[in-house]
Amino acid sequence: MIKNSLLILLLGVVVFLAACQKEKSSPGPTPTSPSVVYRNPIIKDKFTADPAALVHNGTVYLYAGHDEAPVSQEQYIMNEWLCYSSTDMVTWTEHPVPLRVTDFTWARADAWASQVVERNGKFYWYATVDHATIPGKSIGVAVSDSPTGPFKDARGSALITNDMTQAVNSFFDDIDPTVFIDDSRQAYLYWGNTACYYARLKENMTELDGPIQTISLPAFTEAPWVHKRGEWYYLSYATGFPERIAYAMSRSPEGPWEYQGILNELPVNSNTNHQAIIEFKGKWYSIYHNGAISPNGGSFRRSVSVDYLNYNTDHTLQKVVMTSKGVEPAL
Ligand code: FUB
Repeated sequence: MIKNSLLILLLGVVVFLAACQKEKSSPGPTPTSPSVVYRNPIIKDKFTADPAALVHNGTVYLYAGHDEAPVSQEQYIMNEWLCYSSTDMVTWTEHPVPLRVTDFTWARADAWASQVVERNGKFYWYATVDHATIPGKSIGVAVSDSPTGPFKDARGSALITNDMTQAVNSFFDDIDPTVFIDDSRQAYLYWGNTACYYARLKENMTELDGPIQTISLPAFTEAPWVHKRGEWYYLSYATGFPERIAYAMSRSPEGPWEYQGILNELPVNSNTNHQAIIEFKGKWYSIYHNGAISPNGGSFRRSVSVDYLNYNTDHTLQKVVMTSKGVEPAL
């Protein structure tokens, strides 16, 4: 009995010593790399384009055109706009469709680029559509008491029609509205394709308050967006074709604008590029579209992505680095 116990004890010591020896010679545990989360594009179950964003009461509202073209059709099929919201720029909630082309009874097609702004507790949605009786693109304005809608036509007619602008001879130059409300409370509407226009808006946000002016910008294609930081105004826009995003700076929303260069290079798999720029919880973001969703993404099936926007110490903008990783949750 004692002999057996001694044998078992001896065996245990041998096993223990062998284990210690193995531990000494092994390289140790392999460091595990933290798994990378790929957040871009941020909307993956629908094709979304021409993003615009509004920050209101601690929430970001994202508005986008819905690219509905089937894979067999290489053209824009866009009948409605979509709305999402987020409190951290990472988790997005979709809301019921808040606006369709059919909500503008005078329009016939094409829910192209748009933007929503808030004034005096109401939300105004400026949207590109094809006019049913005045040939060419036009801009309508819809209104709602809530950023998520439902929105209804605020005028019963277009705010801008093709016959109101003459800088270029085109049916497409009255697209891509963006609205900026200055600290003075004066609101401005900017828009255009090949020519960049702007006009003052009345306090009611549904009528122009003065003449339509043309802004001279190098290689302006479309997609203007105006934002302000400190004393500087920034006018970013799509340039060339396929499109990059360029920008200009000014001390006034009425210019003169000084060209600064390229902000955002060609997006993946899309010949258009369209940006919205916002500040949220102390960080700046560029929201744009690309054709990154595989296998069917492309120029007519686009997807909205988000990356950081950074400033240089001289107030110029650093180029946006378009990533598949996207941004971290905003706290
Ligand atoms: O989505 C239709 C048009 O393509 C937009 O109005 C332009 O900005 C370009 O993105």
